Amino acid sequence: MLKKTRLILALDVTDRTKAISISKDVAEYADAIKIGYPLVLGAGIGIINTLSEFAPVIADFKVADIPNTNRLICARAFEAGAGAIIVHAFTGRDSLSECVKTGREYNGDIYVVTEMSHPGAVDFMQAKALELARLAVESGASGVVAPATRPERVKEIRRVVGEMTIISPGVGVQGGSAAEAVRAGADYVIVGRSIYNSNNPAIEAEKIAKEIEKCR
Ligand code: NUP
Repeated sequence: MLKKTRLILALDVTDRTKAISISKDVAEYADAIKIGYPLVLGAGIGIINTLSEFAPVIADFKVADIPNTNRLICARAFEAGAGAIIVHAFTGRDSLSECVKTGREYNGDIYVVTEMSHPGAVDFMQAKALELARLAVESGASGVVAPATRPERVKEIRRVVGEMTIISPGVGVQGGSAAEAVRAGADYVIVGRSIYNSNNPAIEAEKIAKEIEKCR
């Protein structure tokens, strides 16, 4: 992923035509487009390849299974054109390693969830987040996902992962700020609803990209 704007568009619309039109408009301001189950289940796996024309696609499948199933899922996603996949690490070292190994085979990136951005992440995930981050480093993943809603946690996770890439969701509707996430150590911020639900997604994306630019 090229560090151009440091903004990743999270595209959780479920309609193919809408997804294409927003991607076309916003691509100029985004380094990648992150899609997940809402769009893939709504539009089919072929949407990954279609959107790759506009920007590299991150498949946010939060893969969390036994090693063999993880390998099968990651291989299908990379074959469909994904440049990167988001996976869970709480399933353990062997499951995560299989994702990383599959990523290497396809020349794709694997991003590992640490502490999620929603309030419920403090119930179970927060206590293990730094260990999950450490496991991401040890497994040779490309980067981690850390919560823009808790910049202080991004800072702590940064201390654990060193130079590794941090991508950070939770900006806008979830309450986080792009500028604060970047100042706390995020390399990229992930923004969905604030962009795709706005009247003018391109203008909104440009605004956030400029906000990020100012923090560099
Ligand atoms: O911890 C996480 N929080 C989060 O919001 C990990 C994620 N992958 N996400 C995803 O980021 C979430 O599924 C959605 O696609 C995007 C945030 O979207 P929004 O809150 O900006 O609309």
